[in-house]
Amino acid sequence: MTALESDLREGFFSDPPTVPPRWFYDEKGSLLFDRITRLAEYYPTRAEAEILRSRAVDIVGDASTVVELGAGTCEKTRVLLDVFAAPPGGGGARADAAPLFVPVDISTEMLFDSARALTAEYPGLTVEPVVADLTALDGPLPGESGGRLVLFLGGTVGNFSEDQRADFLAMLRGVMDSGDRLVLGFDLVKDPARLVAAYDDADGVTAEFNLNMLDVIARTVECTGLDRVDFRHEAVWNADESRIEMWLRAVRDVRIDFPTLGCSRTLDAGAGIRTEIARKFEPDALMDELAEHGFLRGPVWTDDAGDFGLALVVV
Ligand code: AVI
Repeated sequence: MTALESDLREGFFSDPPTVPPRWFYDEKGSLLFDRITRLAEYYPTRAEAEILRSRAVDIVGDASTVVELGAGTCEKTRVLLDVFAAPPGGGGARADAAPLFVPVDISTEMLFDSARALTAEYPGLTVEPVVADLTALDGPLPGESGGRLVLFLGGTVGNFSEDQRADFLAMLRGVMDSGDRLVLGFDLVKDPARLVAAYDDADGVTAEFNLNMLDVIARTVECTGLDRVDFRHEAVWNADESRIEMWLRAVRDVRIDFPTLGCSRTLDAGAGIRTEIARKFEPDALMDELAEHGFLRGPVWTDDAGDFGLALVVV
């Protein structure tokens, strides 16, 4: 069974039907996500970049290894790597160090392209890319025990369910050593209207991003009934769960068949498929959760507008 088939088997036939957000990111979906990060309504990327810029030296501290989980193009990390770069180009606060940078991502091509670019751009930097599912790391991470700075940015921690987040933090704790630090980017609870707008922008880029998942599924697995004209994008604030939810709502009754899975289901008009959750946090609650997994509290920084947070915790 393929990865998508097993995800469908696990989520599509439950109530409500769900498909994990990893199926957003084919080539078109990745480009759409890149556009999302530049939308007026989508503040998290800009807010996080502001914090990284203003706190770069504090974040890097005396780290000898920087591990970035879900590194992608490594774009956000450059401002931290600049701390190691010699002047006049870089910040230079740690220009004497010879750091190791370990970008971790599931997408091999993007990872190696970024690694090559960084190696050329940062002469003193050793780049050791790791192709891996960031939720299933095993063994100690590369680099010097106690000198690692692990980054998990972008607010992706919010895309996990409560159970997935607990599993993820337990796994991370297991691959980190005493003295290693974790910097976690997370979105903050705020006015629901702003949150909904961030996930349902006026130009319809997020709607297209969501609907594109139907094309990805229809192309990857044999199926009938998942036609994008029969669905519409919806983003809603679920106050009880403190999260935005993205749904694909059927606009008419649809019957969906997966012959290779031997399964089908009917969605009545108005019924939805949940494609993503994006949990928004209160800093103290998140810090308590981190503490339960053995991460000791450090500073929590926010951008000036107080929209987004970066938590630094220590093992
Ligand atoms: C990747 N992740 C942090 C984004 C978010 O904000 O939850 C994914 C996203 N979905 C719609 N817009 C952005």
